[in-house]
Amino acid sequence: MDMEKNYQLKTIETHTAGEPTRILVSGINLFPFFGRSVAEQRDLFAEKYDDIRELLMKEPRGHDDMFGAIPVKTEMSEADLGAIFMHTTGYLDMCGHGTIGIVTALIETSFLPEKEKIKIETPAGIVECRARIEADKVKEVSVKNVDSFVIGKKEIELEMTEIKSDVEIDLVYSGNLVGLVDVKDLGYTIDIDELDILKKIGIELRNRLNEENDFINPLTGNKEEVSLLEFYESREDVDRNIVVFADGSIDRSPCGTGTCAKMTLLHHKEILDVDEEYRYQSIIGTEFSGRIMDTDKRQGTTVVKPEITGSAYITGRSTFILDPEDPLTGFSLYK
Ligand code: PYC
Repeated sequence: MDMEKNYQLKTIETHTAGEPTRILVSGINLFPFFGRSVAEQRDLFAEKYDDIRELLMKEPRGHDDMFGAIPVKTEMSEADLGAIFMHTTGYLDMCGHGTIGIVTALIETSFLPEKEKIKIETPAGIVECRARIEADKVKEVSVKNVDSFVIGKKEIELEMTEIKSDVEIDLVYSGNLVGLVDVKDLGYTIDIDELDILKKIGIELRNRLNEENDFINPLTGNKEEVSLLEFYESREDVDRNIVVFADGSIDRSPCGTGTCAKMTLLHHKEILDVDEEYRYQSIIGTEFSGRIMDTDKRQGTTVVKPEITGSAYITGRSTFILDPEDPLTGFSLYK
């Protein structure tokens, strides 16, 4: 980090179903990035300001499960704003819980007008949000995600001290490329007691999938990497998941793009109909509800249009600084 710069990074702190979104609202000059797509702005931010991501996401100002977002300007006439999503080790193209957090925080602090429909350009494309507002409070936000589809299935032979097993992984694109594993195939359940082992297996599976495969998005031709590994448990009442990303961050929410991926997979398996409500629970028992709004065929691929609904809350406002004498600009105990 350029120690000469006297950063005053102002954030709005939120959580969506327990998962944090630290929203950077001022403190750096993003003006030179404007006039470009949000994906390009994200790449320029990563080139020039990656140290700011580290400063805000990692310890001592953040933690290993921190998540963040940066509202930016959009050039797309149909969109209201753009959003960049970041975590402790990098960036995501789309984030459901983060989108719910941004819409809630920006409306409640008057950065955005009390408008019912808000379109956000993300690096994955435009997502359409509907906010239910009562007495200046955003009660819930529904996010119509980008087109989602099943990519295929892979099998990985796990040879870990704790587990030796062939694991089947469904691959679904829902703004991020998600690997989905039925936790019962591993002999586990979605339970806080299994968190450490599932985290370890999740990182191993995600890394092996990316090392051993080249994934190409059939609709864009772009190379994709598996960024989320989602373990799920089908239950009589409400299905549950644990989503692992970055260097072992665990989503406290049911994961927006993870919920869209799961609904897309269930629709593909003819288990979930268009318009049928799907509830999904996180490791801490919080919920998103979702439904598939419609389906379509694009370039020979069946795509579904998933929507999720959840609530976010502002937890605080912060100003982060870097004392020029402070050597700790972002660390993790696990690296
Ligand atoms: O809600 O899509 C999501 C998400 C991705 C990573 C953490 N949350």
